[in-house]
Amino acid sequence: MAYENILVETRGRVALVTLNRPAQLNALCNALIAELNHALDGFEADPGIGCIVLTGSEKAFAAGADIKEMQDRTHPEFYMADPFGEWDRVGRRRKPIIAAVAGFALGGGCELAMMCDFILAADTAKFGQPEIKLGVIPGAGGTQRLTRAVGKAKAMELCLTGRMMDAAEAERAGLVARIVPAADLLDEALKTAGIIAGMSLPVAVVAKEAVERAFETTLQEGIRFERRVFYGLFATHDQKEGMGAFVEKRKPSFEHR
Ligand code: CO8
Repeated sequence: MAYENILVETRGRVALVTLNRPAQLNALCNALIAELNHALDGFEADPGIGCIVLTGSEKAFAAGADIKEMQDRTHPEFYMADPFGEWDRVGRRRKPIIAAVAGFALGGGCELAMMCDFILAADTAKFGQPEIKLGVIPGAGGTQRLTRAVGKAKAMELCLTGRMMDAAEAERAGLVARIVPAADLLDEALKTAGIIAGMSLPVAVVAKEAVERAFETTLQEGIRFERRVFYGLFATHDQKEGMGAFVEKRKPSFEHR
C-alpha cells in the first residue's frame, strides 16, 4: 500500500511512523487513520519490530480530527460509519508505541497521543481538547483517557474551556512521561524505543498489558492478573536468559521467546 498521509521507516527493531499532512497540521482524516492502522498491522505482525514511534511535525503532532471532513456529517451517517472503530484499533495494539509530540496535539491529536503507551513531549508541545469550541466534545476517548491521566479537575477544566496546556504543565499533570528539547525529540524517542525493542518482546507485551490493567479493573484484580502473568514468564526462554546473564555478569541476549 502506498501511503499518502504518513511516512514509514524502520531502524533496526524500531518502526517510525510520521504523520504527514503538513499543510493541514496533520489533521487526522479517515484516510490517514486507515493508513496508520495498515502500517501498525504490518509492524504488529513483524517479529523483527519491538517498538513503534509515532510522531508528527515540528509545528504539530496533529491538530485534531479533520474538521472539514466532519463538518457536514449527519447523525445516521456518523453512527453507521462509526469512524471511531478505526481509531480504537490504534489504542488496542499489543506492541509498545511511543508518541513523540512536538507542537500542537489537540482534540483527536491529543487523543491519538494518549492511545499510545506514553508520550515524550518536546518543550514546544501544546495539548488540549478544544472540541467544545466547535460545538462538540472529545469523541475518541479524550474525556476518559485525559481524566485518568491528569485527574478530574484539570481534565474538566480543559474539556470545558478548550484551553491548551504547555509541555511543562502537561508533565506536572502526569500526561507526559518526559520533556526534551524540541531539537532532540526524535533522537530521544528513537533511543528510548531502541531500549524497549532490545528487551524481550513477549515480556514487553506482557508488561504493557499488565500496566493497562490498572485502568480497567480493581486493585485486587489487577494484582492477581500481574501475579499470574509474572509466574507465566518463567515459561519463557528470555526469563532464563535474563536472570542467567545477571548471575553470570554478562549482557543478556534475548531471543524474544
Ligand atoms: N481539521 C482540518 N484542518 C485543520 C485542522 C483540523 N483539525 N487544524 C488545522 N487545520 C488546517 C487549517 O484549516 C489551515 O488550513 P488552510 O491553510 O487551508 O486554511 C491549516 O491547517 C493551518 O492551520 P491554521 O492556519 O489555523 O494555523 P495556526 O497556526 O493559525 O493555528 C491551530 C493552529 C491553533 C492548531 C488551529 O489550526 C486550530 O485551532 N485548529 C483546530 C484545532 C481543533 O479544534 N482541533 C479539534 C478538532 S475536533 C476533534 O479532534 C474531534 C476528535 C474526535 C475524533 C473524530 C473521529 C472521526
